[in-house]
Formats: sequence, C-alpha cells, structure tokens
Amino acid sequence: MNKPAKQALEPLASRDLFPTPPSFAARARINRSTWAAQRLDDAARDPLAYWEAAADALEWRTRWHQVLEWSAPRSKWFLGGTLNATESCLDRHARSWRRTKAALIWEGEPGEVRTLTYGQLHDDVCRFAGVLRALGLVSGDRAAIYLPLVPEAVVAMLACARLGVIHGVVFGGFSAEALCSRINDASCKVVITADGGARKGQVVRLKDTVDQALANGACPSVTSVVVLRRTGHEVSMTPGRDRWWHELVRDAQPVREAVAVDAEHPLFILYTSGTTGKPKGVVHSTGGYLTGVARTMRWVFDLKDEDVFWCSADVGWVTGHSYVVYGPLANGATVFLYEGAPTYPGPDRFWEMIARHRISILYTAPTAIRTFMRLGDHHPQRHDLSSLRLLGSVGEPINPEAWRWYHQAVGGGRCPVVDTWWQTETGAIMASPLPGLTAQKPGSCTKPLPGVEMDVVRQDGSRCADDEQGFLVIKRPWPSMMRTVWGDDERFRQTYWVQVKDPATGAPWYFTGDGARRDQDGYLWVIGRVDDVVNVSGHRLGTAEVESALVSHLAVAEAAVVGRPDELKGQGIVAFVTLKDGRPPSEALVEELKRQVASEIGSFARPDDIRWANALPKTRSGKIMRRLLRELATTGRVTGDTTSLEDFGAIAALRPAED
Ligand code: 7RM
Repeated sequence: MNKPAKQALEPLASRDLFPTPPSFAARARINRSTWAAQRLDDAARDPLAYWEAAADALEWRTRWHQVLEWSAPRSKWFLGGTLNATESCLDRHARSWRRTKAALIWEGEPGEVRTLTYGQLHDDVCRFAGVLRALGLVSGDRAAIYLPLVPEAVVAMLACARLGVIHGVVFGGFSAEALCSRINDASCKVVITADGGARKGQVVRLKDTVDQALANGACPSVTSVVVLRRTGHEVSMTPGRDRWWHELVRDAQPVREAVAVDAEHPLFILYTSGTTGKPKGVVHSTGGYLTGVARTMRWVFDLKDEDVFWCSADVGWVTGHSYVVYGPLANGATVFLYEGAPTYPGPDRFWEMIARHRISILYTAPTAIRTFMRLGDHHPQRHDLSSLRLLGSVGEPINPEAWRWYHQAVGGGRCPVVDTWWQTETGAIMASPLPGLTAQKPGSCTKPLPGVEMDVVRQDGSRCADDEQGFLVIKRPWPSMMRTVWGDDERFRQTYWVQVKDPATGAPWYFTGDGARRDQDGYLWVIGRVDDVVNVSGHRLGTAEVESALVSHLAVAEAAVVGRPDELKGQGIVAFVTLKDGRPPSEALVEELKRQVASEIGSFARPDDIRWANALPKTRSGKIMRRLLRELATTGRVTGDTTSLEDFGAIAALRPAED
C-alpha cells in the first residue's frame, strides 16, 4: 500500500484528546489504581492467564484442564470445560438477590412497557425450553428465530441455549428468500416467529414472510413453527406445522435442569455478508464466546449493578447477541429493549425514553447518531438526560463531527464515549477505550483491549510505520473468535487466514478485512473495509476520511464516498451527500464542499463529483451500501443483490435524471 501524504493525516490523528472526567475515573471498575500499567503488561505477556481469569467469572459445570489448543485456523478454548450459557445468564442470578432485579425492561413501539425480573426471565426460559424439547429439539439441533425485538426474542434464544440447541436469529427485516436460504443452510427444524412486529406505526407481517419462505416445501428440514401473538392481526396457521406460543407454554414441562455442553459446543450461528453474494454462517462457541462478551461488557461499559443499559441494536445482529443478551445477562445487568423505529412517533423518541427509564449507558451506531445530529440539538436538549454516564458507538467508523456531537449534545460533555471496534466474527469488542483509563480521540477506537493483540501491517506482514495505512490484523487467538463458517471450513480459512502471515514464522494472522492506521500514540484509526479504499493519483485514502471532511461542513448531514475509475488519476472520487434540513443544494455549495475536502485532507482528495441525495442507501443494520454506490458512480445504474436495502427510494433518488 502507498504511504499516505503525512500532513493530510496528522490533523485527524492528533486533533483532540478527551481524558475521562476525574469523577468518572474515580468510580470506574478499571482505572489507574485498579489497573496499573504493570497489569496491562502482564496481560500482554500472558494472555492465556488473562482469559482464564475472565472465564472464571462464568458458571461452569466442570472446569477446563487446558486453556487453549491452537492450530491455525482451528482453536479450542477451555478444553474439558462444560457449562450451559443460561446458568451463567439466569440461574445464578435467579438464586441470588437479583431474583427480583429487572433483567429486561421492554418498551414496544406503541408505548407499552413490560419488565421481567431475573426470576421471571428464568421461569419463562425454562418453560419455553420445555416447549422446544416437546417439539423434538435436542442438543446440537438448529432453530431459526425470526421475531421482532420483544422479550420473547431473548427468551427464545436462551431457551435454545438451555437445551444446547444452536440458534440462528434472522433479523426481522430480511425477506422470505433470505430467511429461506438461512433456514436451509443450517437445516433448522423449528422456526420461532410472531404474527408481526410494530415498526413506524405499521405492522411488519412476519408470519406471512415465514409462510412464503416455507411455501412449496422450500425448507424441508422444518417440522414446526412456533408463533408468538404480538400484534394480534389475523394470520394463517398451517395445521400440524404451526402452533401458538401461548398455547404451547401452557402445557409445557419446564426444563429446570439445563443441558451442560462442551465449552466448544456452538451457541449460535449468525449470518453475515462477505464479499460474495452468499452470506456466511458465522459459528460461535459457548465457553469462549461467553468469556469474551462477559468480560468486555463489564470493562468496556464499566457496568455496575445500578446501571440501566441500552444497546439499541436488534437481536438479529451480532451486537444484539453480545450486548443485548449474553454480555449484559451474564453480568446480571438491567437491559432496556425498544421494539420500534428510533424516530417514531417523533424525532425525540430516544431522548424521551432515556429520560423516562433513567438509562445510564447508551450504545448505538454512528448512522443513528448522524441522523439525530441532522434533526438538531433541540431534541436531546428538551429532555433530562442526566441519567446517562457512558456512551458507546459501534458498526462503522464514527466521524469526529458526530463523535463531538454525541459527546456534547447527548452526553453533556460529562460521559466518556467508547468507540468499540469489533465484528460478527470476533464475537466481542476487540479495540475500545477502557473508559476509566483511556483518553479518547474522536474517530479512533483507541487501543486493543487487554488480551488482544492487534496491529496494522503491510501486505507482506511487516509492521506499518506510525500513520501509515495498512491492514488491521489480529495476531493471537482470542476466546470469542468465530470457530468456522457453518458447513464450510474451507471458506473460513480462505476468507480470514490466508491473506497475511507473520513474516518471521509464516504463521497466519487473522485478517479483519479492514484498513487502519496506528498513530504515534499507538491509537488505531479504522478507515473502513479494505474495499472502501480509493487510490487517487497514487494516494490511498479511506472513503471515511473524505466523508468526515464533508460532514464537518455545516450544511452536510451525511456523506458516502466511493471511487470510480479515472483515466488520469486511477480513481476519482464521487461523493453522495445528504444536506441538513433547510439547506438547499446549489452549484456554489458543490464548490464549497470540494474546497472543504481539499483543505481538510489535500487537493488530491478533492471529489470529482458531488451528488445530492435525500437519503443514502443502507443495509438494514445501517451500513452504507458502498458497492451499490460504486456501481452507481461508475455505470449510472444498479444491479445485483439489494435484498438488504433499507430504503429502495434512496436508490431511485440517486439515479441520474436520464436513467
Ligand atoms: C459489530 C459489527 C464489522 C465491520 C468491521 C468494520 C466496521 C464496526 C467499528 C467499525 C470502525 C468501529 N459487526 N466497524 N465497528 N469500524 N470503527 N468502532 O458492526 O460484522 O456487522 O461489521 O464494521 O469495518 O469490519 S459487523
């Protein structure tokens, strides 16, 4: 990779430092006195001892006799150990004073609120596990979960786990085709769904989609469909196949004794998109995965028993698995869940709920933060957000503008912001501030967490110099790493374990697919996927860098930047820009934005083309669909798979007028 122009990158990397406020640090789980530099060195020297201590925080049936067996890319953690995830997440809390502590506080989009204590959640899970057992599911079987974000989604996941049944949650926004291919890939025997969910004041008819997915014997492995009544609208029930959740639980024999499984037993499969059209079924283990999420939950979010923790992700994404369900519950936390759209019925729904439920930790995505920023400061300002003490970000690089807005307008300047880098594949957060210890820089996920060895390297594996852009790799196995691609070990190896090797030993490193820089303080700046890098006249730059420059203009709400082939420069830059309310597009503004980029990064980064958009095309998890935009910028039209497109209207609006 080319060395980027130095002066262009320096300002981004070293602009601001936000040390944690002393009052926060003094009460933090991990701060200078609890976690001296010496102990960070210890974790680096002996990561296995570090992870072993983390695993000790779980409830095990039998203790492991060996921490790790590693023969790349195969890893086994906590060998000989047996456990059941629900004993760590439920049984031990239901036996303790937490029996009457709120585990889940749920708010439906229409406004109803339900609270489940640890005692109640435990009972519900035992009972629903009895339902699944009666339907013939045994340890190692797969069940698909296709539910709205309701407490029963958590119950269904944990009920599977209680039996050793491997769950595959499919986000409720996926189409019948996407659902069908996932059910078939994992040969699921049971599908757990609902009549529908509430979204933007409408009913999302989930059961209809399940019926479509299963029509004409398209999913031959499925013997039963369990249907939760959520919205109450009429749905068709296929006799012999479909049963109502509420009827089944009435007759169920609760599973009081959880099924102990091997530490390596798969806890779940979660599908994630790769570079090809076919999504990968990422397989996670039980013992290692839980170890990773339990530890990061506690340390990254500085979790305390009094917290009300809100991770706004759906359980259909890995963030929902790790930081709505397993991480918080393994720690006995109180989790807030919200079913609906973030700006329904009004632009301040988030802030209103934070104030009413006294939420203390908010974990959300940059795309949401930018949406709120666009709507204006007055919305968060109208609400009492004083309960918040920590803010988190995940999913994509957060541009410094949005970071500062989040910190100031939402956090009132008093809450540390943890920018957490991780992937479906890593299972748990890998790089992030420890909020009582690490000073934050807006736009940087700061440093790898203890026990994690990550670095920025060149194609040949040699270490990049400070500020030199390279590949983000993970050099050592970690407990919550994915174990394989379901049914495709070779794809697992090819996707992650052949690109970069240790030049000294030839040992493979885990390739994240992300490009990054390490600054002079050792802070990581993730630029984005490697395929999101453009090369203009021999200068490599991350689309995120250009986007950040554009978004720092007062008129800009959001920007997506892609490369398009250019005869002279190799690649030229096309920027798709949405403007803040009340800011009209104009030729003058086009020039102003180009100038802004040239002055923030360098004239080589000046966009060739600025195109206005009402909204940017995004996947359902909120990531900008750059492949689509690249195609649009290059050919003017869009082909290929758009099944995970959030807003088809956004595409139409971006097409050139003559198309
Ligand atoms: C948790 C999640 C993974 C990809 C990853 C990155 C990007 C995620 C950050 C980030 C910069 C972050 N899993 N990404 N978090 N980039 N800073 N804090 O999102 O599998 O859906 O996506 O997301 O490119 O490779 S994921």
